[in-house]
Amino acid sequence: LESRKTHGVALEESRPEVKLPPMYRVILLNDDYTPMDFVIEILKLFFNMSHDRATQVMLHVHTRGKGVCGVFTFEIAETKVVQVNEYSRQHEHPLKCTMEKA
Ligand code: TYC
Repeated sequence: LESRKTHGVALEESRPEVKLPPMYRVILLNDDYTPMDFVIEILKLFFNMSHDRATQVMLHVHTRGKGVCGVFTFEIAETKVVQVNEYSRQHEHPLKCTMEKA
């Protein structure tokens, strides 16, 4: 709705900015080599999931090929992706995480 939009400021009523930030899904990808327990550990460590929720999400990724770990603003999503990929590489697992606009 643009009905209140003007180019002047004099005598105008202010309006609070209410726009929400764009959101990004953090996606975990399946592979043939990363141990299931390591994926569960990742989901608990970086996405604050319970053991039961982490197990559900891991099994979804294992059977469907990919799955959503969470939905975040750009900076948070990017940080999660880097943390997961660095942690996996440090532990010599090929597990990959990516992000996509929600
Ligand atoms: N497919 C892996 C296995 O059979 C388990 C796995 C699940 C790997 C989820 C990655 O994102 C993943 N050991």
